[in-house]
Amino acid sequence: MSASRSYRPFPILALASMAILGLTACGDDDAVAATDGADGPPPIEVTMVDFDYPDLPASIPAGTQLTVTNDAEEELHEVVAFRLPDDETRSVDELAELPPPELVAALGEPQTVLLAPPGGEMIPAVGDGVLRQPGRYGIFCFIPAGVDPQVYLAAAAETEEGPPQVEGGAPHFVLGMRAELMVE
Ligand SMILES: [Cu+2]
Repeated sequence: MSASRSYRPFPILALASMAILGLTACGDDDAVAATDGADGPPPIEVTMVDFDYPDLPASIPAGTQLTVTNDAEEELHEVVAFRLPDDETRSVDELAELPPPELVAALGEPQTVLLAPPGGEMIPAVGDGVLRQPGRYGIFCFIPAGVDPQVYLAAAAETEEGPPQVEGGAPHFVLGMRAELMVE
């Protein structure tokens, strides 16, 4: 039984597997082209390492598109962005301490999910990376520590709903891979 399973609150995997199977061919280019017009704010490339987003700014303009690059040696990483409710007063660090069911309830559905294997292409699994709605966002990586990226992505491709059946360690956000982001 994987401790990470219950953390995944959303059925992203059908979409993830579409990307993996190439059904969103040219997905990266399309995603970049899908920003809210040429007048929008410039995209922001989010670097992902073990276990942090070292260059993620504290705030970005509404309509900014996030892209991800994975600078880790071995670990798969992701940006899962949740627009936190206006009446949510707890910090992302406080939310990360919650038991999984309470965390899931607090976060709701993600605005976007962007994955990338080490040195590999971005996989936009949910949304297009654009954070349109102003507010406070929680950024989380739910990938279990120590999982082979190809094993995880292959399992995700075969899973029609819910998390892939992959054994692993703690979700990366528990290890520090989480952040708070203001969209203004
Ligand atoms: Cu990660």
